[in-house]
Amino acid sequence: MVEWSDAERTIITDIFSSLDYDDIGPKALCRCLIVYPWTQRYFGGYGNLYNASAIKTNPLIAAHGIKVLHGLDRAVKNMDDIKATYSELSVLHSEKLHVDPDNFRLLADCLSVVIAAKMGGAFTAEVQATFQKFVSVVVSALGRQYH
Ligand code: HNI
Repeated sequence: MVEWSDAERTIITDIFSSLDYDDIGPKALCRCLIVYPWTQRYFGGYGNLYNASAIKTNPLIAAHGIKVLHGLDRAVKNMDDIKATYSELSVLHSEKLHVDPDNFRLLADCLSVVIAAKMGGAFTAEVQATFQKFVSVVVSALGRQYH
């Protein structure tokens, strides 16, 4: 069971309450697809992913980035039981989508980079440590049904 201090809860809620989902979601997913091109294989039905500019202007990718970020919302609202919150989503990614669970970490890292760029100096080491803890719990919960 993961323990969260009041300070950590505040940091996570503050980050997500000030987040522009429509901006950050697409940027994080695009970054993942560009930096780690093998992650594109799961989006074969999304049309043109030929190069970085095609990925960044692909409306289906943008919409999916927003959807993924809203998926994280559920973890923010259920910080004390992220594992159970994601059990169905983990089964979906494992059994139906066959997404290699290593990729969860890659997307989480891209999300950290995008949020850090947005927050600038406010993304202190303390904030980063807490955000890292949060995404690690999410990544572990999403990978849970793979074992
Ligand atoms: Ni993911 C569908 C959340 C990582 C590939 N994904 C979803 C949905 C949510 C979601 C929510 C929609 C489910 C539904 O329709 O019921 N995905 C998340 C979260 C993370 C994540 C919170 C990690 C932070 N997904 C990834 C990664 C990949 C990925 C790393 C591949 C590289 N996800 C998919 C694909 C779909 C998907 C593919 C289905 C898309 C579609 O068009 O149906």
